[in-house]
Amino acid sequence: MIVLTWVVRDIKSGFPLANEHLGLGYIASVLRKTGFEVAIVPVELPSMQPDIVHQDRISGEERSLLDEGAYTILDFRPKIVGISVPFQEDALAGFELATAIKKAEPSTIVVVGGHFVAFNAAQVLKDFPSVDAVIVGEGELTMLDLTECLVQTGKLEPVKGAALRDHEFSSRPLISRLDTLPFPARDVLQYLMKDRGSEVREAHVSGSRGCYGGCTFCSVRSFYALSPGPKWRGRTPDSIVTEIKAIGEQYGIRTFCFVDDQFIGPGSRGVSRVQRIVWMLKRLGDVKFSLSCRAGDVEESLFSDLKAAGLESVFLGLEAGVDSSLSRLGKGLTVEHNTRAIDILRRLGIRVSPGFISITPWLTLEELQGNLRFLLEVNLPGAISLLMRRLRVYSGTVIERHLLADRKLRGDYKWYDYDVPDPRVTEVLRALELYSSSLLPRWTNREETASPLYRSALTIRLQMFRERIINSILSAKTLDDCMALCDAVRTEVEGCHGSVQAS
Ligand code: B12
Ligand code: SF4
Repeated sequence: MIVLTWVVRDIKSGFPLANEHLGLGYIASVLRKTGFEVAIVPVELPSMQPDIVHQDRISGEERSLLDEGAYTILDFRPKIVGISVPFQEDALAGFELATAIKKAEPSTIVVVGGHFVAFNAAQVLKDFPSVDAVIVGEGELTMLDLTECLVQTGKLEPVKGAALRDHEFSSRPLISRLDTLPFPARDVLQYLMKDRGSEVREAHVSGSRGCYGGCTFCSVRSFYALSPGPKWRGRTPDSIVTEIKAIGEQYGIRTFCFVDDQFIGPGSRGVSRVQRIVWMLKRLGDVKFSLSCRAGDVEESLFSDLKAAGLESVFLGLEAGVDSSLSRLGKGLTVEHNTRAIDILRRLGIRVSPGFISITPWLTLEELQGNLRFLLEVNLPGAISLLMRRLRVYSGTVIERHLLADRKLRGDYKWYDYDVPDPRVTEVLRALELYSSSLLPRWTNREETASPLYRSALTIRLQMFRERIINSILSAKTLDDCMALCDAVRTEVEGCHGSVQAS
């Protein structure tokens, strides 16, 4: 028996098991096809608390939940446990789970895989003795080889794509034709439906792997570059639509989220492939979906066709509202591309879900102002919270290399932090933190806002206040201006509560 697991959190809604893990679904289906018994057993933890995760420690409550999770996994009496550790944010929880499993049953072979660990195989093997192997790159065939090897020899032997302690590592090429993989096991979708019944309306689908963009902050490109093969691979439209049809028939689900990093393949062949998907989805009918793509790939006629096939929302990695930042992020696109893409999607009635990285280790006040101006111009909801989004430095990225070379990072491969060198930006950020962490939560506190009079007075006050902050940021030039803004916000936060409560 093989158990595949990962630590599930949902930082947004707090729903348990909020999303499928297609990576484990694919590994399970490949192993099952060969005759192995596999269970997918998620371990649930409460929502992520940024301060705890960032300080690189696990709370007592989380540790006992991980211990409980380990016992649930061991109830299956697995020979191998495969733990997915894709997110740098939450890597420690995955390693703690490995430790708990190994402590309770030392003979279990613990294998970890996923984006984050793939970049740090040697270091993970050194730092976490409970981990026996780290899978570098795609896991389906490597896990199959490891398992077969274990069954035949009774021990872990080196196979391509698996990093083992005291053995040479050799990489495994990327799977050249994704259509050769069986459809992913849908165990998690089944748990979700059991748990939440008809609330579950969406299934994940992976139509392609990789990206041909060169963004310096992104680990996707580097992850697939760990293994020889093309930067982007797509499944055939036929295979994708057949899977969608089968999910519809089996689970009654009609809404799909394409988890592809870059839904539109490269060049004109990429566009014709999407047109074929559109044609097939239209024939299937009654399907809704969302996808991610680069702003430069949003073309009116293609997206109008996608809309007609059921496209409802697009995750667009806009990242910044000034060209200097876009260039340092290696986006290969300009603010004009971003604005144009948003305009087209809006005109077509397709929802835009923006990716934005405002705060970086090089940000100047002028760039921050440029980001704010852009967000206001394109009128995306939540401008202030987007303005506060901070670049997370992920292992394996180009930006990690540059910042390490410039000695700009604190921490280690598990979690990095950095300072923003422009003191004016630091002051503005302090003001924004104060605004969003002190005023907004108090406003949403039900007890305080129970009275309708209080609520409407505070709403008006908040709107005026927000506008004042925005105007002050946009007009600030010197450090004194920014410090004055911070003081004004502090005074306003206190004054606002006082005066509204009095009214
Ligand atoms: C869908 C998705 C999600 C979904 C579901 C995630 C999931 N459980 O799969 C949701 C919405 C929950 C999500 C959330 C987040 N995500 Co996300 N997500 C993705 C996305 C777009 C696709 C994942 C996917 O399905 N891939 C397709 C499958 C087939 O591939 P795979 O998952 O990589 O699995 C393969 C291999 O990695 C390997 N493998 C993986 N695990 C294991 C385990 C074993 C044992 C083995 C042998 C092999 C193995 O084998 C698999 C099969 O080949 C990826 C980008 C990407 N390209 O993967 C980002 C990505 C993983 N997410 C990312 C991030 C940052 C996040 C968030 C932190 C974002 C945020 N700030 O809110 C949160 C974290 C939430 C949390 N801690 O719970 C980053 C991780 C970066 C990093 N290095 O840390 C990625 C790489 C996106 C990016 N461009 O930066 N995400
Ligand atoms: S376009 Fe998206 S997936 Fe591709 S490299 Fe840039 S951020 Fe990563």
